[in-house]
Amino acid sequence: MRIVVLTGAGISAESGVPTFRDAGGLWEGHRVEDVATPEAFARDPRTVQRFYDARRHAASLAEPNPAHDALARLEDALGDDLLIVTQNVDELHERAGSSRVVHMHGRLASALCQACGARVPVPADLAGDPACPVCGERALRPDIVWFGEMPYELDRIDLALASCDLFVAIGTSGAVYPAAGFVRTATEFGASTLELNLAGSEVSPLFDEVRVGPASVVVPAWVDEVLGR
Ligand code: BV8
Repeated sequence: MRIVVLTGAGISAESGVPTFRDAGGLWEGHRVEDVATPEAFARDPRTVQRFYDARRHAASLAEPNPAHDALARLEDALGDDLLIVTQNVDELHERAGSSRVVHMHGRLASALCQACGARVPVPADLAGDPACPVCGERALRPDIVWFGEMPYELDRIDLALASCDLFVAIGTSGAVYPAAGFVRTATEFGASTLELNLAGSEVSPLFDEVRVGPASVVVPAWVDEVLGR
């Protein structure tokens, strides 16, 4: 069975990484327009760099939770028949052992050089304007997809959605596109669809099945079911 899993901030919530829209979420600390758009970065690069430096530090202190571990177990069993598409910019899937992970909105651990286009591991806090290890220019920005920017690897994602048997969305509010539309694409190509979330989302009505509960409980239970345990 071929499965595509889309994860959002909710899968990392129990690891202590704040979500965007729940009470106390990140956006509430900052207006989106002030930190997650190219215009914000052009207007006030220092504030945006500091925002992402702070999130990078916070994310590095977080540990994968049983939901991340369960998806890594599922990949051990399914191999290339499982693809994780994550909207998250943390490394928790990788640290749990998953390797087939597409970061469609970028990664905190990566920096993008605006001078030479290189993507490099973040050499130091970007607020300190470190030199690009490839070209030496002080032109590094967070390798993050901001609002209004093109998400990464959409072709690969569309191919996977068109050929999967099951599409599962975990811990995402369905508020941001094009990710929120993936359930429609999967359905159009005949896949079954399942939503695992702490509460209903904006797109819950589009799923064949919705299971409500914390990811650390509902994701391992679902993986055990798939693995016939
Ligand atoms: C694009 C990186 C063109 C930054 C992010 C009007 C209509 C439709 C679309 C638009 C529109 N106006 C503008 C747009 C486009 C825009 C958009 O969708 N805006 C929204 C606000 C309306 N989209 C874009 O600009 C995108 N680019 O459109 O380019 C294009 C389009 C198609 C094809 C080609 C070109 C780029 C968007 C990317 C923005 N960057 N992240 C950063 O991280 O700082 S978005 C960010 O928020 C996340 O990456 C994620 O994608 C998004 C949503 O967050 P979630 O992950 O869902 O988290 P959230 O807090 O919202 O929800 C948490 C969920 O977890 C909840 O459901 C909760 O119940 C659940 N939960 C909580 N605890 C638990 C739990 N579940 C389980 N267990 C728990 N314990």
